[in-house]
Amino acid sequence: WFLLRLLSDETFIRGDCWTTFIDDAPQLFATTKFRNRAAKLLAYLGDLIVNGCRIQGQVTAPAANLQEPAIPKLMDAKGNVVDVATAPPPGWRDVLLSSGPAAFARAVRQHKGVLIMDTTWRDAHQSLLATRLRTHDMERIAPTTAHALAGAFALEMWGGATFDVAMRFLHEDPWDRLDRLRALVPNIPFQMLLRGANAVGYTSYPDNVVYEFCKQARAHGVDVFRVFDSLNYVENLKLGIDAVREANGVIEATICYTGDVSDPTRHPKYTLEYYLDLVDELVALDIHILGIKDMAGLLKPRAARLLVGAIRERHPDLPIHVHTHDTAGAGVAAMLACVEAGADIIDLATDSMSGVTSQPCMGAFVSALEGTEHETGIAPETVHTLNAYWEQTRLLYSCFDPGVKAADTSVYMHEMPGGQYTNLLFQAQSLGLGSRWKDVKTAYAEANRICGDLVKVTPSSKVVGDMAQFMVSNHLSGDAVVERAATLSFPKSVVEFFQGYLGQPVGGFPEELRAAIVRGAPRIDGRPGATMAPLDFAQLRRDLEDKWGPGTIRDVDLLSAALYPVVFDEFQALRQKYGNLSLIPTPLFLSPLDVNEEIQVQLDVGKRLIIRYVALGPLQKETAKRDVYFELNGEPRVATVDDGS
Ligand code: 3PY
Ligand code: ZN
Repeated sequence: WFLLRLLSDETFIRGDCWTTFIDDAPQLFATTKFRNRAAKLLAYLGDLIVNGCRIQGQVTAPAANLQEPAIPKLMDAKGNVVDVATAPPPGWRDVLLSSGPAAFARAVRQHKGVLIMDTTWRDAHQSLLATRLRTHDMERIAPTTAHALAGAFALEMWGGATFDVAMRFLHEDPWDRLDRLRALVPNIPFQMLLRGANAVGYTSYPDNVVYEFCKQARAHGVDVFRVFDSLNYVENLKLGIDAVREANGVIEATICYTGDVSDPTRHPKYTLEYYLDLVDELVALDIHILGIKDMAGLLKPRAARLLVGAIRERHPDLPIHVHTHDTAGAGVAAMLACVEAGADIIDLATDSMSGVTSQPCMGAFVSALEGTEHETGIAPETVHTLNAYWEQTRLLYSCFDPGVKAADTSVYMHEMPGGQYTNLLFQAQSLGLGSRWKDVKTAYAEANRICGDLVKVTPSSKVVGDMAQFMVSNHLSGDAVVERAATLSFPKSVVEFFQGYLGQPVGGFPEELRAAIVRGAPRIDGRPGATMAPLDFAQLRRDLEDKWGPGTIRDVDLLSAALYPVVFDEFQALRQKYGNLSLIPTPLFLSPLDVNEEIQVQLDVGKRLIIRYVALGPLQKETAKRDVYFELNGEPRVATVDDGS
């Protein structure tokens, strides 16, 4: 084909010299590149036809006739349709860009009314849909969102589990997500969740990795960094705070809330005094915003008043940003209490992506404050418009929805973070332990008790979750674990936690259990990163380029590989095999085509593919492969696919 094109090209026919010809005729190579991309896409569609959807985490198979939702029309206050292709109104990002992080924080504090952060693009789907939301579906609604939520404090859209899941399960590049959404939303700040010294991973990393990570995240469009530590360990927090400062980001230093400040007898470690001291320590580090991260949704309205009220009194100029989960069903009530007590910013999710393990409902909150001095500046109708998109989009992802249908006030007992709740429920269901879900929750509470009553949030929540699963599968009570600890073979995460790889827990380790679990292995009694050698980025680049080809590794790829070496390699291999899968619509990504079904895919501006699935060939016994027959823009094409059955 290439030769035919070549021989019919006028320049070539005229006999110009070969190298000049190649330089002057990039159209031929662009076409070849495009055909390669088309062949890769057919390979993916063929695999889906032969093997079905292989994305992990499915609760049920994807529905057969998935449809992309229409983009709802956004109306302005006068009832006119907003042209979302035009530049959106200026927002808080304009304030940040023109005045810098400190002045931005001051302006937020002085702002009349409460500001909202929409978590739909990050924590909501992390907590409801196993973090499986794809860039494509955010990108479709991004221009509308830029107009609709122009007055919002921020969109939380990166960090947490999204980084890992994007590469590992969705086969898409998290940096690319950031770039693409940033281009579509220039006016609203982007916020990410940074696990302090754990960055967006599950363990501690060398300091230079955290610094470089923040620098690149900032350069690619993250504005506000919510920095937390899974043990509230200030030495780890300091590192994250410093890295964000160096990157010139907005530092939202965060305390993780557990226990119940309104009931100090039940939670003697996590008292109001404990939190106030912690806030004082953070404020002394010259932070911009204080985050209160109630990852399990334990902050009841009375406790909210106590905590936020006391912080507000002590630090009148400090912007306070509150995050909760609605697992128990009290989220809106608690957030309204926070507002009354002096909070400046509240996290909410679009209605159909809210509730239960996710954030409280945006529409309910916005409507509740309408006409009050705390009005959010977001019209309820605007929320309805966005919601029309999300209630349909959520259906595309039903296969990843473990189906938490209603509130669960036992969270006040087990204290599982929202994201982990759905994760553990899914794991219990896939192990056939769905009917023993209550036992898993009880074991979680027991595991927490014997570990010393920890702050539980990624990654410390994984330690408690792994310990709980270990107890359930080995039929061990908490007391039995403590008694027999010296002879048991614990999960790796548990051993490493007790070695000190995550840092120091509030009040120290339960030393007897620690000694029995750690045995002769090394211990760290300070900040883990302090004893780690810096990562040699130049060497990493050489290693990766040896594997993937010279010039193929961007600076951000170094970070992906530093944080997730195995996941990054698998992602690269898949990207080489199937191309950039993030560009195809979700129905095509998840469910196989029917015979004779015809689709159109836009791989690039002006490059439209019309693909028809024609037939499936027989299994070739010797090779365990099948041919899948397509038509691509009217021409016959075959994809040969491994049959995994
Ligand atoms: C994360 O670390 O991913 C969280 O969402 C913690 O709540
Ligand atoms: Zn959360």
